[in-house]
Amino acid sequence: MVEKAEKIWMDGELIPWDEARVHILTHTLHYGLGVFEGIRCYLCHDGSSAIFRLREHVDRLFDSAKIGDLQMPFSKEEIAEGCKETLRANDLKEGYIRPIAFVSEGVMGVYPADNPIRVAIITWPWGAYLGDEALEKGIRIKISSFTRHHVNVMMTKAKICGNYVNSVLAKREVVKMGYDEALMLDTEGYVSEASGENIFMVKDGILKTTPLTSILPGITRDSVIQIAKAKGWPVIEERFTRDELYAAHEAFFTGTAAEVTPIREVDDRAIGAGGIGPLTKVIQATFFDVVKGKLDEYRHWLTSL
Ligand code: PPE
Repeated sequence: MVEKAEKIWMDGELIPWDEARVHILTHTLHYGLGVFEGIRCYLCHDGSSAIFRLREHVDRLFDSAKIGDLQMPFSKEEIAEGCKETLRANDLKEGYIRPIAFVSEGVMGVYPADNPIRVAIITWPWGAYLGDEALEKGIRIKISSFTRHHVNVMMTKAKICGNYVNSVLAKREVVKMGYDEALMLDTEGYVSEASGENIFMVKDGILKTTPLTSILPGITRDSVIQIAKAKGWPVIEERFTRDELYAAHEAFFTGTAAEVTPIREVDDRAIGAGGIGPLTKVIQATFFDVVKGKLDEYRHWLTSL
C-alpha cells in the first residue's frame, strides 16, 4: 500500500490527499494516453534534502508530452516548483515524486478532442523498489514471453501510461513463476529493458548497456554511465543477446525506483558468483554517495528542497 501523505498537487493547487479524485470518464483511464515521471528525493548526509536530477526528469516529462501530443498546461518551472512544494507540504525529507499529466473527461471515443489536460504531483515514502535484500544480494530475473514494444507500435522513448500494460503483463508473468523481475527482448530478439528498469552487463571489466534506440532513456542509466566513465571504466552502448547476458560476469538494473539493483540470476543461470559483482558494488555505492550529496563533483545533479 502506498503510504498516505497529507497533500497532493492538482492543477496547480495543493489539496488534501483524499480529495485528489478524478471522474470515471477520464479519457486516460479508458485509452491510456497520459504521461508521467518517477523522481526521487534523498535525505543527504548533512541532514538536508535534495531531489536527484530534477531538471532532467522534468525535461523528459515534457518530451513524453510532446511525443504523445499532449499540450502541457504548466511550464517546466511550475512543474519543478510543484515537485518541491508537494514534498514540503508533506514534510517529506525523502521520498518518491510522481508527476502525471492526463486527458480529463469531455468527449468519449479515442479522439480526445479538446478534453482538458490535467496535471497532478503525488509524493510518498518509497523504500527499496525490489526490497532491501535485493540491493544487497541481487535478484533473480526471467526473460518474459512478452516482447518489448516495437518502435512504431508504442513510443518507446516516452513514459506514456499505456506503455506500461506491457510491463504489468511481463512482471505478473514472471512473479507468478517465482522470479523478482521481468526482462524483455525487443522485436528483433535482442535484450531491451525490464518492466521498469534499464539493464547493464559486465564482462572482462567492460560495461555494456542497451543503446537508446528503442528504450526509455533512463536517467539512472545515464548517471551510471557517467559515474563509470569518470572511474575510467569502459562503457559500450550496443545491442546484446540473451546468451551474451547468460555468460556475463555481472549484471544490474538501473531505475529511479530500483536505483542500482544487482542481478544474481537470469533464467536460472547464476551470473558470475551469483551475488553482487565487484564493479556493481562500486557503482552502487558511488550512486548512493552521489544522491546523498557526498561527492562534490556530482552536486550539480541535486536540487535542494
Ligand atoms: N525503463 C522503464 C520501462 C522504466 O519504467 C524506467 C523507470 C526505466 C527504464 C529507468 O528510468 P529512470 O528512472 O529514468 O532511470 N521506471 C519508473 C517506474 C517504476 C514503477 O513501478 O512505477 C521508476 O523507476 O520510477
